[in-house]
Amino acid sequence: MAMLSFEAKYRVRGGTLVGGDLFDFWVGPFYVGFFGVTTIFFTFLGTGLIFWGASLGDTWNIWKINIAPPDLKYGLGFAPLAEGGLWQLITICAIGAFASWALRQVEISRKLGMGLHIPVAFSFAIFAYVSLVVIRPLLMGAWGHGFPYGIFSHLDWVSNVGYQYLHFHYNPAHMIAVTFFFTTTLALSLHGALVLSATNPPKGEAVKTPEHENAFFRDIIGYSIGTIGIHRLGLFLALSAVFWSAVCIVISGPFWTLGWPEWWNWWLELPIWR
Ligand code: 07D
Ligand code: 07D
Ligand code: U10
Repeated sequence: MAMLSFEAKYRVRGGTLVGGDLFDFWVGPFYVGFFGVTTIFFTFLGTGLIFWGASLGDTWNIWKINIAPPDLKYGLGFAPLAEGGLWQLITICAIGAFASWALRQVEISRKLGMGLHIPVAFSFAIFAYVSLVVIRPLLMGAWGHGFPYGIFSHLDWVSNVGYQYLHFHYNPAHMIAVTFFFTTTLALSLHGALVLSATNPPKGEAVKTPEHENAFFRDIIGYSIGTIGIHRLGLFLALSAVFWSAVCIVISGPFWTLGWPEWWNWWLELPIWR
């Protein structure tokens, strides 16, 4: 990273949201800041609680460790630590760490005089997580609707919740989310391939310009979205994927309790068929 001369210019004080100059320094390559300290605090505390929870379980197998949310009987109250209370504290630490990380991104962006696109984007991931462990459980009346913390146990949760609605693929918001995820990978592969094909020519050949890139897509599909446009589109596609994911799970239960295939009955019930 031959960036040290540049870093000397921007590694100056300012741009912090809180704390003024207090934590306005770097440790090695890492910017610290107030939110670096809160990130470290929540991460250490949360990881410690995960170890505590794991020690109460019957395995140290990394794939099988499971820290479950409280039983549904505890509703929206606090549960004893060994019966889901640890899950509740870990959830608070996770949200604290993710939010701190986003705010650290804000401070670094401000220092660099850049836009806030990165923290805005990360906020969508946080929103998806919060929709799973806070918004949906709140709407359904029990923390027990959150997903368990464990590598395989969280997969079991996804599968079980999917089958509770008979066939989750029929969830229309899930369809939109899946389509956005697929489109995101298509867009990134097109973009990665296009940039490499234009800027990484064989030895001795000239690097091509954005004009070449535009011409390629005009020749093949009649339209080029342009060099900034593809990045705007990529961000839109990826954020839409996560947004519709959050929608698809928040409506499952709070707003639709039957199997998802039944939702499509509205089509059969249209008056035009009568
Ligand atoms: C590549 C960036 C690096 C991040 C990595 C993840 C941990 C967890 C914790 C031992 C793309 C680090 C993992 C810190 C260790 C303990 C207690 C990001 C990259 C490498 N999942 N999920 C995985 C999380 C949910 C689902 C893998 C987190 C929902 C399915 C990893 C969350 C649903 C599959 C993981 C979360 C769901 C996975 C790879 C939070 C719907 C897989 C992740 C906080 C979204 C895949 C064994 C990855 C797998 C997988 C982490 C939530 C579904 C363990 C941290 C409840 C179907 N998930 N997941 O590469 O192999 O992400 O599972 O919300 O098939 Mg999951
Ligand atoms: C929640 C992750 C947030 C992460 C954060 C950061 C750390 C730090 C540290 C590395 C949202 C964490 C960071 C911990 C790590 C270091 C150092 C991302 C989150 C904040 N599905 N499905 C989705 C598909 C089926 C079901 C979403 C496909 C079945 C349920 C997506 C298929 C059934 C839920 C998706 C398929 C079913 C979902 C997930 C195919 C099961 C959800 C992406 C091809 C029988 C979940 C919000 C996501 C959701 C979800 C895709 C099949 C059930 C659209 C492609 C039919 C119950 N599914 N699914 O949300 O919407 O990312 O969650 O079959 O809850 Mg599905
Ligand atoms: C993109 C791009 C582009 C580029 C790019 C990229 C997108 C064209 C110009 C970037 C892309 C890549 C590099 C490609 C690879 C990336 C991925 C595949 C994405 C996934 C990434 C990973 C898996 C890596 C994850 C790594 C992480 C998150 C780093 C982990 C870091 C830490 C653990 C340290 C974080 C630092 C913090 C929080 C603050 C600083 C703190 C310290 C240094 C520690 C010391 C602490 C203190 C001083 C504070 C004291 C603490 C206190 C008081 C609390 C204590 C509490 C207790 C309980 C003990 O488009 O352009 O190219 O490159």
